[in-house]
Amino acid sequence: MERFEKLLDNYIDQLPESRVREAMRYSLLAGGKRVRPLLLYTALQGYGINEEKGDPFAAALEMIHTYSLIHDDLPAMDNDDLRRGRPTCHKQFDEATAILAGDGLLTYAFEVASSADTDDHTRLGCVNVLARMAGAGGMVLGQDLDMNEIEGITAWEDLKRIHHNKTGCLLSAPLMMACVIADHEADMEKWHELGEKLGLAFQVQDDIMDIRLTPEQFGKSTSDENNDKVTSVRLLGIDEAEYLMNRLYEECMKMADTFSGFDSRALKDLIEKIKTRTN
Ligand code: GRG
Repeated sequence: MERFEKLLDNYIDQLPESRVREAMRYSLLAGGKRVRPLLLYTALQGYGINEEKGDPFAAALEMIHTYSLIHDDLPAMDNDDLRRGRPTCHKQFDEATAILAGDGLLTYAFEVASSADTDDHTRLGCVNVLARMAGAGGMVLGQDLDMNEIEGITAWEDLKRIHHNKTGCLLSAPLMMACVIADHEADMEKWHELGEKLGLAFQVQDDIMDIRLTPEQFGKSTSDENNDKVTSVRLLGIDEAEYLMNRLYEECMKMADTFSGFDSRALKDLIEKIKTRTN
């Protein structure tokens, strides 16, 4: 993914020099796992499409993901000090700059995606997916539910709705974008569903790691358990959560085999890597 790191750096270089530009670069190039871009590149590979065609959309996804982390870490939200193994954006800079860096990354994502050197149908379709999955019917809704409704939740079925939106939507977006680029829109909703499943598995895994790893191993504050937050582990117990995570990943693997015109091997390898991640 060295090529992708350079691509992100080049996009940031194209902005005028400023404090906010450096805060954007600080958080964007802090060494995340790049799961969402990898999902896009791998799904394109499955459709037999050159990964470079996905570059602006992969960069846009990572910008939106990074903005969400910057804002989630702010004192008004999770109030975290550590992200991607480094001080959070507002700790390294200041709160106002961190808010602007998030705003800057969110809007720049749409500039980059809408300027992609491809046909109008692909550009518009991908921008639409990005907006739908990131916005108030997707990730932003998930964050809202997480902040305002999670307290009263006692059933896993209700917690699922939050995770589908907060985590799943931004994992669905790269799969849905690949399906737009490949002109296989008939499968769009099925890709959405696979992303949601993957998001649930990913989130349950995060909840398990939150109690098993130290902040240094995890690269971010392991705060949920200490904050008495409702998590899958709290609702189901650690053994049941682990069983559920494995089952969800298994279902994702099976589902990956069901798309027409799609070679699922690379995607299944990536899902296996996500399942065995250590941070
Ligand atoms: C502020 C609108 C808004 C949304 C915030 C991303 C998010 C929503 C909250 C962060 C907290 C959290 C546990 C979210 C679930 C998704 C998740 C596990 C994010 C971390 O993603 P990784 O592991 O991070 O892909 P890296 O750093 O590797 O990119």
